[in-house]
Amino acid sequence: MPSLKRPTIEESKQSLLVIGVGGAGEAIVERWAKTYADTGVRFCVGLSETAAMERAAGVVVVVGLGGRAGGPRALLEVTRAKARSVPTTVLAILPFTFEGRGRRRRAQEALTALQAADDALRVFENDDLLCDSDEHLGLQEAYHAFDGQLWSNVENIRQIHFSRVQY
Ligand SMILES: Nc1nc2c(ncn2[C@@H]2O[C@H](COP(=O)(O)OP(=O)(O)OP(=O)(O)O)[C@@H](O)[C@H]2O)c(=O)[nH]1
Ligand SMILES: [Mg+2]
Repeated sequence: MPSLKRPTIEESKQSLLVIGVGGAGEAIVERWAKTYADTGVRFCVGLSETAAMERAAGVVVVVGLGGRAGGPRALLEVTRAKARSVPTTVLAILPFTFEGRGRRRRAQEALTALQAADDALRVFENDDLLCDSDEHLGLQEAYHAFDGQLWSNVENIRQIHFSRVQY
């Protein structure tokens, strides 16, 4: 008989671990850690502590693809979380087209590897930043605006974990 005990909202909030990897992922998560410090979500950049991962009811890995570091590190975090049966979602950002074909290709390769490893992958296009903005935004301003949109995914994932029946 499954126990229908739900985690309290406090437990649920604290149980989500958000990990930023690579230059983009680390920058985004560092900004989030300041802006969303009081939400109860735990943040880390670079390699996460095994103990923190094991305590987490869910892991969110944030990565910008196209460089050399982020893709392999995201894959490593996913593999570690999966080995501990921690539900994992990757938020992967694809590089701007103007950054060149080489970067787009490397991003696509990293995405294919992540898709094979992860059951929950959400993909975002930096190019959409250019379409969505009415005015001309500087790159940093555009990134900051995107931080907020991306954060709504963390909120959404938290809701999913909160409503999950505990067996
Ligand atoms: N949305 C968003 N995208 C970013 C940000 N910083 C970088 N990017 C994008 O992320 C892509 C990957 O860049 P990095 O994360 O720096 O790459 P890396 O994995 O560290 O790899 P190397 O720099 O080659 O060591 C870039 O090509 C940009 O398109 C950011 O703050 N926000
Ligand atoms: Mg980098």
